[in-house]
Amino acid sequence: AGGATDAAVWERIKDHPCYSEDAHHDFARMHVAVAPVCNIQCHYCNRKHDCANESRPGVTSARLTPEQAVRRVLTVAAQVPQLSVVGVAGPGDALYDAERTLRTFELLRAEMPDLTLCVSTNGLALPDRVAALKALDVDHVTVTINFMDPEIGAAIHPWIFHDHRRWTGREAARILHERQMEGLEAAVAAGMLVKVNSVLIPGINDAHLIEVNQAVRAKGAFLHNVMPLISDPAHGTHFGLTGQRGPTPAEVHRAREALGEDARLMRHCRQCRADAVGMLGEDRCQDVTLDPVDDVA
Ligand code: CLF
Ligand code: SF4
Repeated sequence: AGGATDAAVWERIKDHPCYSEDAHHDFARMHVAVAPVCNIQCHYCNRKHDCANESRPGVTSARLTPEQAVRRVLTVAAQVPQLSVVGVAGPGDALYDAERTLRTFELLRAEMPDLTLCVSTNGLALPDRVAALKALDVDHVTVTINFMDPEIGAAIHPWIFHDHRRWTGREAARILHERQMEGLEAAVAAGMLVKVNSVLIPGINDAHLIEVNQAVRAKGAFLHNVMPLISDPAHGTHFGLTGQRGPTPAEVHRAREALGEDARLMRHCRQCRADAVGMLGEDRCQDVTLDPVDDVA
């Protein structure tokens, strides 16, 4: 993925199945669901389910403590030799409840120093967390950015919780936008490889994604992943209940093509669950045995 890549960058992506399209045939990633709470509301999210930053709505996952997460990673690593990346991608926002995410990374760093650590966030808390992530050598950060224009943002994200209070409408979207841009810039400045995920929502941000793409590339995003909205009334999301449809495969294709040759697109995303394990596209390795996790933290 990503056009011309110099040797130093290649070293950093060659075993990351999301950042390198080649790597996804040979390497596996695993998500640990240690982040239960979120600081924003997305109209495609049902809080009972996984974060659609990185995951398909409609499937719940057990929430793990950092210690349980590490045990689970060690169990999987013993059975999946291709495991190269462990990410935190929900079920809420990985950086809002940062204590748990950072503790998980810290424990993993100590147990498996060669592991690549990865995190996915809506970006609201990112400016405050870049230094801590950097200190733990977290090299891969994904930010979900669905809009530049707060008018459009307000149609996707009805409220945020920031600075000890709740914000709604355009004001909420404006703050979210500013924090996303600030976080993206700070992560790039810290030398991290930043991927941007955008959820393609027909009639809402489809024509707008070109602006998103140009802005995030200008700020140094390494990859842009345009993901189709998955909308189903059964998921109980706002978009599902109001009949907002997801794009057809042809619409996804057109939207990506419209971004042009230099868009630095990721095209092999599988919209993983927050507790996904294994090679991309195999939601779980059938041959992995996991301890049951009954005690929800
Ligand atoms: Fe996970 Fe995301 Fe890291 Fe990959 S998934 S936190 S960058 S290790 Fe990958 Fe899954 Fe797509 Fe995400 S295929 S949803 S892009
Ligand atoms: Fe849901 Fe993720 Fe949006 Fe939070 S950021 S509301 S968990 S989709």
